[in-house]
Amino acid sequence: MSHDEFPTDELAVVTCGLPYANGDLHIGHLRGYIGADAFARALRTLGQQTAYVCGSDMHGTPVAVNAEERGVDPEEFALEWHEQYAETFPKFAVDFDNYGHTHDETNTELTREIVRTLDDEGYIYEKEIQVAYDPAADQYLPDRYVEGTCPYCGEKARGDECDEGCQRHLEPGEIENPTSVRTGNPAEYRERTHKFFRVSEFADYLTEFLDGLEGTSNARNQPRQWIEDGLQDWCITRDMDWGIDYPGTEDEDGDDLVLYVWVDAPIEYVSSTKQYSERVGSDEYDWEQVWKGDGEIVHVIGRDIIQHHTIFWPAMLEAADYNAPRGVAATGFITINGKGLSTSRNRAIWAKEYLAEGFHPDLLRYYLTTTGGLQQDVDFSWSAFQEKVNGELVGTVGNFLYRSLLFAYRNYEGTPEVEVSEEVSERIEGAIGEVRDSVNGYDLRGVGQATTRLAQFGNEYIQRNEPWKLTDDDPEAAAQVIRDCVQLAKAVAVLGEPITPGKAEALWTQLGEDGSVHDAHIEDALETPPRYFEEPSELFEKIENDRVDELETQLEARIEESASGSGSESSTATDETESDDTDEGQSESMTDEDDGTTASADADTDDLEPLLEDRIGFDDFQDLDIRVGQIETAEGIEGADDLARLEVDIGFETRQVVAGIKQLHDLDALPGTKVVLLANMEPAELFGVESNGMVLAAGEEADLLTTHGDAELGEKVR
Ligand code: B3M
Ligand code: ZN
Repeated sequence: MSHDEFPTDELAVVTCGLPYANGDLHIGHLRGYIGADAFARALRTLGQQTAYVCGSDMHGTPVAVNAEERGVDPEEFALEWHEQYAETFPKFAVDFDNYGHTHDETNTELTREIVRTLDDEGYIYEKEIQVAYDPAADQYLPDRYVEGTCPYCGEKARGDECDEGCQRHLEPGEIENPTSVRTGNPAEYRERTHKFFRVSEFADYLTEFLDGLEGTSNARNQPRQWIEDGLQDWCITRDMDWGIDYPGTEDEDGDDLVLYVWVDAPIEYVSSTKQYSERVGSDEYDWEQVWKGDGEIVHVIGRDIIQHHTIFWPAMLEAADYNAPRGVAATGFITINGKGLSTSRNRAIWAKEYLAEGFHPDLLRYYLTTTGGLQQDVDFSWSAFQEKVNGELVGTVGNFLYRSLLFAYRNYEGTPEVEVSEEVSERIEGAIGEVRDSVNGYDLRGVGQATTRLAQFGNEYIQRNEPWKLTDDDPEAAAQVIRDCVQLAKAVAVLGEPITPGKAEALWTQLGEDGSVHDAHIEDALETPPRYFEEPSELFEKIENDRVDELETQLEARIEESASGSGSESSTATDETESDDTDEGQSESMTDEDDGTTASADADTDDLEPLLEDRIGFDDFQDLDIRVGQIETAEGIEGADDLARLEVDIGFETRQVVAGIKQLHDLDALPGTKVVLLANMEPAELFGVESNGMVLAAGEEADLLTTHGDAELGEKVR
């Protein structure tokens, strides 16, 4: 990879975490696939040659357990879901260049080849370990076949992941109080020989890799902590039938062990790229140049699988002599009406449900990419969706486009024949710069906002210049204003394409443009639009209150129904969906840049919490004992995803404080930093650590408040 800004001269590949082929797709999945799709499109708009690939994850216990519950063969079960996914993604304009699956020949062969290389290079060894076994079912209990307690955080966990707590990967035998999901019996342990990959040898390599890694800060900071805590080698085989065989590992029945699903799953990123390359020809796109040469590899994933993508996977790539990822963007989760998305409780918006409601995919794409930064959790409610659609897409973007293009059509049959003004071309250049910077900052919200702000500028521009008053008295001035507006509309199409590709294409057609906006280059935003176009139509439609009330009621009813136990056969909840309550969601962090125009002011505050109406007296403020302090030590709290333990010197004494900044800051760099601390906060205990005060911070990256002059430690903030 290069470390040059996008676009570079190398080929790029964007991937997204593979969906387990085991149940219906929902909004949590869609956030990731839409986010990665938008990122790939944005890279192409910048001129970067990019492939967007993915595939279904067919193996492992997530598929085997669900197939068994249905009484069907895992291969048949997984293939059925795979086909459904392949059909569903394009309906959300998620256009993979290749969508394969982990059980196909390409991936099976490539996995074997890579594992053989790891073995040949001495990175694999055998060890006897204790594995969980259910005597009643006469079955070994890998991964999701066993449940128990996480040894790190004490939460309920699955055999290989602490899905409800600290989200760590768990090695076989690590889970406490193991119970078989087959029979509910306590698991026994039996001794078995398994294969291990020497991940621990890669600590130095991975430390350096993380220093150069782009993407979201959680994907860098979280693994740094794990490396510091000491890396364990990784068990890469399992006692089960479903998966890719590890040749030469026959047990007493002559069955081979299979590879752990997390070995062959990321290899599908390579296999899928290879399939794409084979289809279009290596002159057009050479997968080896990407994966074995200097390509730009970007993984978009959910934040629950950071460890797999920033520890296990880059170690495997390095050991097998493949290229390293350039960026890992790990998205936050989706919540529904403020509560965790839960497939088992039917608290989810299902892909097929959204489509059945007849909403255009671009509305959801826009909502999911621009509501929060990629790392942030994003809440979905039908009313928030309505507000965003009606406010930004209908009220700002649609309104600007329709009023200006209609005026242009009626008065000039299209684009007036004058040059675009300097003011407007500079404003478009500004938006182009914003998009470029946002892509380079893995900031999808920034990409979306740049376009909306441009339309907002357009609205203000047309309002300020009132061309309808000029047509008679000053026709030249009127033509100039409208010429500028048509240019802005064209820029909205080009810059808006990554987030709202369908609407951008419709706009492109309305403008009378040839070809497709999907092939447009960012600089085309400044190219002259065609002279003539037809009467435009409105691109976005308002969502009415009644509709939203209906949708909210419908959602509440089905959550209640499934809570009362009668909903498992409802139209959207399927009993084959995985039963995790914290499914992945996705999208990246923002550097909310002001574009220097008045148009940006409103768009910025739209994202902020509204100011409180209730005022407080000075005495109330005095009750807050806020002090200047200095961080002395900072370390991650074992088992807690986000929390760090800080020792803060506040002059009189040193306070121990727990702060949710573990993933957002390089903890090693914090000692010496001056901070502002609320000292008379009630003490609280988090993950067994007492927190005696609160460090103040703002923004999604937890920007720590500080002082800039001579305020001494312990000084009161007033
Ligand atoms: N199939 C789904 C998940 O854990 C898993 C991703 C594989 S990515 C290589 O989110
Ligand atoms: Zn845990």
